Amino acid sequence: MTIDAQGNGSQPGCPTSRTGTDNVGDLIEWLRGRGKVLIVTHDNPDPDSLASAVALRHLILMKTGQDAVLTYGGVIGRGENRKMVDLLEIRLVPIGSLDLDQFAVICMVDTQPAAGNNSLPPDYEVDLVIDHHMPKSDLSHICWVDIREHYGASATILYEYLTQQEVSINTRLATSLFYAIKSETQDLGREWSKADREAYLKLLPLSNNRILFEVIHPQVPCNYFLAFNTALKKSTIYDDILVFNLGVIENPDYVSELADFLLRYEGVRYVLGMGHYEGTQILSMRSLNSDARLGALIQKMVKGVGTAGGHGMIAGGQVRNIGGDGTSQCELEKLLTLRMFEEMGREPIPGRPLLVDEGIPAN
Ligand SMILES: [Mn+2]
Repeated sequence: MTIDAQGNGSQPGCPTSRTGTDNVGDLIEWLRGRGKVLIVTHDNPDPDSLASAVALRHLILMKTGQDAVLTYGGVIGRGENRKMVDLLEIRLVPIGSLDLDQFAVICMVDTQPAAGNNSLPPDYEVDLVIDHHMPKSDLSHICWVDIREHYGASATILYEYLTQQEVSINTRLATSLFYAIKSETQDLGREWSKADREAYLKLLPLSNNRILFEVIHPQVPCNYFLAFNTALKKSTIYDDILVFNLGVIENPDYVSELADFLLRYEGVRYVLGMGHYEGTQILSMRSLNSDARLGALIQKMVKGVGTAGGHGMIAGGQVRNIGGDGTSQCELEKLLTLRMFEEMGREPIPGRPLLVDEGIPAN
């Protein structure tokens, strides 16, 4: 493959646009008749990754007649996400169940090669990347790269593709895209752009509000509440920073959900959460400061031990192949907390348990 003047990977006939909706028609032409298409979400896919995948499949199907296969690594953990997949009839398969050699085109949505949060083996070449996370590696050899870091959701990029191509958006797809933007930006309260707002407002009247309600309020199992209990007991406060460690968890999505929950604690402006799921330590960070640059911060914190990425106010990461025993967990918590102080340019200070001040023993 050669690289053309714009720095784009140029397989013969490769569309030459990056970061923009204008040349989506070229992309469609490039895809037409190329063969089987695979769309990869990030591991433990969230609504943004799921909706982006569904929208890309719909775009390709409507414009070329070719159906794509949606795949993911990890699990669909969060109750809301399970409901979304169920009620919006999102068809997707675990990546381990696929023969990846059958696909002529591989797309990634809401993730990218070298991000560390997807399960596509690195020896498979990716043709399309649509994402809103900071590039982790040189992507110049990839045919189509549309990364808009200033967008709140990847789903918004896909919404623009569909609109530009005048592809009709049915109720199910609209509900998926709307819920993706809603949940990712917390109803345009966090990390949102004008484009996200535009898509959100256009998609709301097209969405099914009964399904939305069911997705937002799923029934959840006992271990969900136990995770809240553990988080409260295992939270340490260092001035305006809260660190919690769930130990071994049954659902990797608990970490990000509890990070959002604990960020509401009065006086707290930063949260670092951890939980051990099937040999991987899942990390999540949140901040109320719009200039917190958490994506860059967490990458420095996990240097040499794991992978991470994110935006200004939300970030996540993973440390793979780590023991689930208490000692390994504690040591990693100590290391990450220390590095967090260091990278934030602060002196380490002793922490206090979250619950003790209320007169409740932390045990
Ligand atoms: Mn996203």
